[in-house]
Amino acid sequence: LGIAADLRTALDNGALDVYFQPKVTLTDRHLVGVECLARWQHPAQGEVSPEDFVAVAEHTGQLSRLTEVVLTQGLRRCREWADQERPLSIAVNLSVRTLLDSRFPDQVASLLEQYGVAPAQVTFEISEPGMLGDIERVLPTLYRLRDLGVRLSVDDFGTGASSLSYLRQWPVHEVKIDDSFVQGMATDTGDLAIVRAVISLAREFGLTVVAEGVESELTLDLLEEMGCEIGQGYLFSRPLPYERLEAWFSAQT
Ligand code: G
Ligand code: G
Ligand code: MN
Ligand code: NA
Repeated sequence: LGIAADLRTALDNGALDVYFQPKVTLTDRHLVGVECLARWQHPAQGEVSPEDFVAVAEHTGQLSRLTEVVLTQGLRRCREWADQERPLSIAVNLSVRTLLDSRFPDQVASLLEQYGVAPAQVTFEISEPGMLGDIERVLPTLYRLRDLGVRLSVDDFGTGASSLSYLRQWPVHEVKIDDSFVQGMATDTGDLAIVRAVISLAREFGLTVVAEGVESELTLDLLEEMGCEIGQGYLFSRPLPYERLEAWFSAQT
């Protein structure tokens, strides 16, 4: 298909962009890291949603290259920030299919070495619903990644209908509360209850909690009251290209 060939060309030519969305501490809006998000401007069709081109990559054998492009761009910036004494972490989204690739942890190890980035500066986000579907097969890769020293985050948490007890069994460091609950919590008592429960459970298990999709001051205040430490969302910043992220950062300090 045309789109698969176009994606290949974009990957070959470095035409795939990576945007960065700030993750901040809720108490003082201090920048702690960025989520790296793939963006593709198709020459004829305009912007293609990452959900669509990640699916194309998965079905046409291009997923490992796509993941490598996003990870290396993130590592490159992470290294620059470390050199500037700004120890920001990076987060990269992984498809479950990447976790089924037994070579992936070795690729990560060699890229970390190549870019001179400390493993603890890197978080991989894995969507909860995807992870649940294949947990037995992805666990070995999760353990190998954890043993490398990178951090693992359960993304879109709450949408997978997993038993909360799984959180204790998975080798993860962080949960990201899905934006649907975060956006609803200011007006919907059910969403509020879910957010409160996830925060308290995650804290009991010693996991970092990140709220995604923070769009209002009211939501920010509620999250802070409940003990959530880190947030991400349009209230702070949209995903930005590198130069605009740096401008945003300069304007904050
Ligand atoms: O950035 P945006 O909200 O448009 O992202 C839509 C979805 O695409 C999100 O679920 C996000 O996790 C996913 N996504 C963005 N970049 C990547 C990537 O590099 N790899 C994978 N697997 N998913 C990504
Ligand atoms: O599935 P994942 O959590 O990886 O999706 C990340 C995407 O969520 C980002 O690409 C971004 O486009 C989107 N996003 C980030 N912050 C907000 C927000 O405050 N509101 C909404 N509606 N979407 C957001
Ligand atoms: Mn994510
Ligand atoms: Na989400």
